[in-house]
Formats: sequence, structure tokens, C-alpha cells
Amino acid sequence: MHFYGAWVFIGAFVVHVAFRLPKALRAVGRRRGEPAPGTEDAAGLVSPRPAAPTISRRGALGMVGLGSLALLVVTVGQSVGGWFRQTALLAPHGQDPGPGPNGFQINKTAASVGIRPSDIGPAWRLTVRGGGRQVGLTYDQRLALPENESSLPIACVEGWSTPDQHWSGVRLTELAALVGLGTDTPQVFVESVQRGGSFSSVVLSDIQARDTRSLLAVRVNGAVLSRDHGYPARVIVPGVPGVHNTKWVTRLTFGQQA
Ligand SMILES: Nc1nc2c(c(=O)[nH]1)N[C@H]1C(S)=C(S)[C@@H](COP(=O)(O)O)O[C@H]1N2
Ligand SMILES: [Mo]
Repeated sequence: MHFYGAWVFIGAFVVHVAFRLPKALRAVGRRRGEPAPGTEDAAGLVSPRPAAPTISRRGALGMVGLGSLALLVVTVGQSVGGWFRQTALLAPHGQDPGPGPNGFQINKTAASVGIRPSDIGPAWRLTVRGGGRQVGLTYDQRLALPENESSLPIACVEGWSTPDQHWSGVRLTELAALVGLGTDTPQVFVESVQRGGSFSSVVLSDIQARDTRSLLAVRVNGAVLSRDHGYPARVIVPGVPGVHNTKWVTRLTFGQQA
């Protein structure tokens, strides 16, 4: 599609040049400042006192040239692919997710944000806090909670989104119920095992927390979450940018702002 568009453009340009060439050559052939025959300012359109130019011809060309170059640099990865894909800032350019149930776009891999195997190993715990109570769950205890399903995409503000993925996990409302909160689930502060980085925690509004499609997911498309998609547990919420879908979650605090 990209290349098709480019050929139409190039074709149109060639036709344009072919038609204009004789006139252009005549104009260039004349001496500078001399009006072309028949183009004297009969209509009075030329300013009698033109303001000083604010940018030289070279400056203008340079600006357009640099702008075009910048566009080329950020789009070449998407058009050419292969190694260049990593440079496509405006398109998916993360790790190749590979095939299988976890084979969809990854934003940041576990390794790239410093998730250690020990952070998400047997010592991992899910802590749920709220309403003055606190519950700690092992991975197996977490799996014993009622399971629900939700088909939702990941839509990243970097300019990509996945088709719907089939997630399963526990509803955020059920987790709130664990600490004794009713159906009026409040907002929730979600924290990842990830240390630092602006994506390591997020606040979900009460509306997001109450949505029955909002899950703390442990499976996707029938398989256990891969590390890069947030194993052991990640948030998945409808209708919000991907950045709200915190991966490697370890603590949920209901009723906390941040
Ligand atoms: N802990 C943590 N969660 C995170 C991120 C992150 O960097 N760290 N990236 C977020 C962003 S920006 C997006 S788009 C989604 C991408 O999820 P995916 O990599 O499973 O597709 O995860 C979100 N969750
Ligand atoms: Mo994102």
C-alpha cells in the first residue's frame, strides 16, 4: 500500500515536469529580475515595497530537506522492515513476539524493564488491600479464585493495537470482595514488581474497576501469560490506552489514589 501510493506520486510528478519543462527552461534562461514578456504587473499584484525576506532560499530548502529527512528516518523501518523495523518509532517496533497464544505485540519485555526471575518466581505474592484489610495470595491461591473471560485488545499510544485477545483471570470486583468491599468497588492503585519507570504502577478509576470485563489476567488465548506479557498476573481493562494494563502486578490497593 505504501509503495503503491509512492508510485502514484512519482508518476504524477513526472507528468507535471514533462508539461512544465519548456516553460521552466524559458524562465531560467532569462536574466534575473527581468519580467517575463507579458507578465508585467498589470493587475498591481506585486508589492511596491516588499518586506525584507525572513529566510533565504537556502534556509527554506534546508528546512524542507531536514523535515523530509526526519520523516524518512522515522518511517523507513515500517516500509522496509527487517532490521530497520526497530527504528519505526510510529509503528510496532518492540520485540518479535513469536508464534503461539502469546504471539502478539509486546510493548516492553520483562528483561528490558529489569524484571528478575526471582520477582515472578515461587516467592511472588499478590497482595490485595482495601477497607482496612489486607490479603496475601500465592500464585496457586490466586488461581483458585473464580475465573472469568474477557476479549479485549491492547491499544498502545505509541500507535499500534492488537486484535482482541482472549484473556482469563479474576475480575477486579472479585478481588475487591476479597477484602470485604461491596459492589461499589472504588478506584484501585495497581503496582507492579517492576522497580521504577512510569509504567510500573497505575490508578484505575472506580468505573474501570467495576467494569465486569476488567480482569487481573493470568491466561491469554488459552495459555499461561508469557513473561513478556506480564506473568504471573496483569491488568486488562476495556477502553483505555494499553499503558493502564499493568504487567507483573503484585499489589492492588482499593480506595487509594496513588
Ligand atoms: N509493569 C509494566 N506494565 C506495562 C508496561 C510497562 O512498561 N511496565 N507497558 C504498558 C504499555 S505502554 C502497554 S501498551 C501494554 C502492552 O502490553 P503487551 O506488552 O502485553 O502488549 O503494557 C502496559 N503495561
Ligand atoms: Mo503503550
